[in-house]
Amino acid sequence: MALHEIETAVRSDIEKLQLDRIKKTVNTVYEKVDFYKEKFDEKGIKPEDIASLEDIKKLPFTRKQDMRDHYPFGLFAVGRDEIVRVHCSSGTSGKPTVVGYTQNDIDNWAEIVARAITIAGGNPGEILHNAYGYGLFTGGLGLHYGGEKLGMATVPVSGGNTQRQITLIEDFEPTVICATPSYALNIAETMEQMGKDPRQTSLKYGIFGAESWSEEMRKTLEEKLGIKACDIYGLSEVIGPGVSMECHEAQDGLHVTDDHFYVEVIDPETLEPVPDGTQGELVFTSLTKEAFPIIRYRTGDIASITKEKCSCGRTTTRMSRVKGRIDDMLIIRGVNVFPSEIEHYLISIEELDPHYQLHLKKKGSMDIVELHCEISEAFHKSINGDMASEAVQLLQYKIQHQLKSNCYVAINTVIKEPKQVPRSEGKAIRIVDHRKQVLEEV
Ligand code: DLL
Repeated sequence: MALHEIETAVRSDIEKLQLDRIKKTVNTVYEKVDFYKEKFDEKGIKPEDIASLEDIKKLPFTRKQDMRDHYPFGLFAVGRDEIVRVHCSSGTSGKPTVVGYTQNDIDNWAEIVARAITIAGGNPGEILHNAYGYGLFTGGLGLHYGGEKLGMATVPVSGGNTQRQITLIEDFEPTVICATPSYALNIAETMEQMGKDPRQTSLKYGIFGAESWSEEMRKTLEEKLGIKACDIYGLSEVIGPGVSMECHEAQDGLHVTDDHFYVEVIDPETLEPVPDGTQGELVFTSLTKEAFPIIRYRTGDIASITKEKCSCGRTTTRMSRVKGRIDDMLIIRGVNVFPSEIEHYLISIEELDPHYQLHLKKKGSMDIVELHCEISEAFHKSINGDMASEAVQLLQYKIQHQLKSNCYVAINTVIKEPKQVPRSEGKAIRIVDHRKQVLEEV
């Protein structure tokens, strides 16, 4: 399928379009949303002060807390009669954050996701198996409308009931599967347990996202499922899935949908922009949204961007894989580490299966991180199920050495028998926080 025009436009044309759209968005929020008017007035900014993309730096940031403070509909820029859809993000604490869409927003979003599916390798006339959860989460319906818009027969299977998913994959012969990477792994392993070869299905492409995953996890998924696995990024506050998508040709960073979102990367401490190629916090401004326009939203996600042309021919801004959320960064004895970095090194250890959780505990006043991982069936067999064997002790040493020399962290490790780390049917729970209970002995 032909590339969408904007995806290969010269940078100056992309930037001109972005500036026009930002000006319009800034005018709208100033007129229609009290919260933005107050924030702009506090900073002494008027919409006409935004005359270049550089000027965006003058605008105030928006945070998740601002959405909570205006729960549920306080940041909407249109009347209730124009809203046709509402989604929420799964806040673990406090009120969820609520986002709304007009019919135009839904149409744009479908177009954005249709483009994302094309970028990942999907084609009209093929079948798309959509195992993202349907409901308040944007994954299910986001990919669904995009699949239909592209002209794919979209199977709204949602997450869970894994054996049925496998039957549907065998019977319907989809070419594309959409799921969180952790759930895709669960599907592949369930097939293996059922005595089936997951490489023998009709699937060719995977559209995996909604959680951090490592390059090693990509390799594992590609090998197990015999597909090309591409990363999709998005967040409900900005629209949902489709904010950026990795191309199947290069698999070298995620193409931002520049005509709908303006991306910046800032230093989360100083709040100043960092140069391209430097990691920092992603900040997005929506360019076309009507119901819930958002200005300089601080995502909490860590990545870098580049505006260099991709070898696939696209000229849109590219994001690196998201390393993790600032809130999920662990500080272990003074060393900062993201779960995805631990994952990267853990998966390369052949005695282990690629499942893990990090348990945060407290011993006295000290925070302790415990890594729970599990051995593969093959290794379990080779040690005759003896978890007290010397081989398991050596493995323990190997894991700790691997993490110490690559991530510079010393983590207590609990090695479990096969299938003992909980499996995911949606977003994987990588961090389990027990710190409210103080442990005597860890
Ligand atoms: O996760 C939207 C989505 C659905 C994206 C399906 C991709 C596929 P939320 O539930 O609002 O929206 O969660 C957004 O999830 O701020 C990131 O921390 C994380 N996230 C999303 N995609 C990725 C990714 C959806 N590809 C939050 N890599 C974001 C790493 C991701 N983290």
